[in-house]
Amino acid sequence: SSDETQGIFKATKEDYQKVYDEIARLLVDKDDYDDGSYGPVLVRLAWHASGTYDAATNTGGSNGATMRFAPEGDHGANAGLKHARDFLEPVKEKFPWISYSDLWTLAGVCAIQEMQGPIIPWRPGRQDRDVAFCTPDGRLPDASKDQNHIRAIFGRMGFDDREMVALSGAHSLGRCHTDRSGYDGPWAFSPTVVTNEYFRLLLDEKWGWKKWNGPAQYEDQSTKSLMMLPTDMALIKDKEFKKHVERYAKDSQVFFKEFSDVIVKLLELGVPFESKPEDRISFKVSDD
Ligand code: DDH
Repeated sequence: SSDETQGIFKATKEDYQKVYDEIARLLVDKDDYDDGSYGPVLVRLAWHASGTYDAATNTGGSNGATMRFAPEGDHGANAGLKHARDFLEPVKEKFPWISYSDLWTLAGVCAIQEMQGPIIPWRPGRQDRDVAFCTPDGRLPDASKDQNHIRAIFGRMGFDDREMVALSGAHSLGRCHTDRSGYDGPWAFSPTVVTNEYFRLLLDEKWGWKKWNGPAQYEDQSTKSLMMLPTDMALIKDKEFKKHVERYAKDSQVFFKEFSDVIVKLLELGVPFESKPEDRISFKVSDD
């Protein structure tokens, strides 16, 4: 249509579902990566694109996709996320009308749902912005720190204690890489499935310092195959955080509900939507 050629193509819910389906297809197709899935690193891309938000100045957040540019892409916290951005490049080529900022957040939603997680209602409306909108380094959390740091970083985005713990449950997914963060290993035994395993392991395993030359991290004493970061362990050292760890460990449905709500909020931080919350799309999960 002439709308399309003029670049004012108005995508429908069905069009976004097609983008979802393409990402889901590629997740199955490209299974020769890490633990067999790009899912975890796609979730991390969506989170790091969004987690730069600063409520006080209303800067950062997923609107803009400024991680495409050198200053932000090169921030230490974003090491390795090029794998996720490159994975999505063919999707952007196939659906050039979608902004990178919508694509990256939609990919996080798709990854969570395709890894058997809860439905994450999502809406479009993000616009890519130029290099001038890159956020300063230091807005994302530092794993070597404690509960005060967690509260400072996530409080700046506008999250409360309960939401901070719910968000942390994403560490049921994926792993640390020595050539990215310097840390090593997965948090859970099933790193490509969304579960409440992270919370159960935090409470049930005996954790001790890993003896190695790398950065200080914990390992489980029974199998020595799992890890926790100092910031993960802060969730059971802090009394207020621990209450929520216990709630989520006990009831996976409660975790799924609160995890979905907090991911919706995370991916929308600072986005000037024209649409309403009730316009969010619940994407259909692929049948296997
Ligand atoms: Fe995380 N995370 N994260 N994280 N994260 C790492 C990996 C993954 C922290 C540090 C690290 C969240 C919160 C925190 C995921 C999702 C989320 C790694 C390893 C470090 C380090 C990177 C590497 O070496 O490849 C810290 C600190 C915090 C904090 O809260 C204090 C949140 C909120 C999320 C989210 O998604 C909502 C995922 C997924 C991964 C696995 C990535 C992969 O490649 O696998």
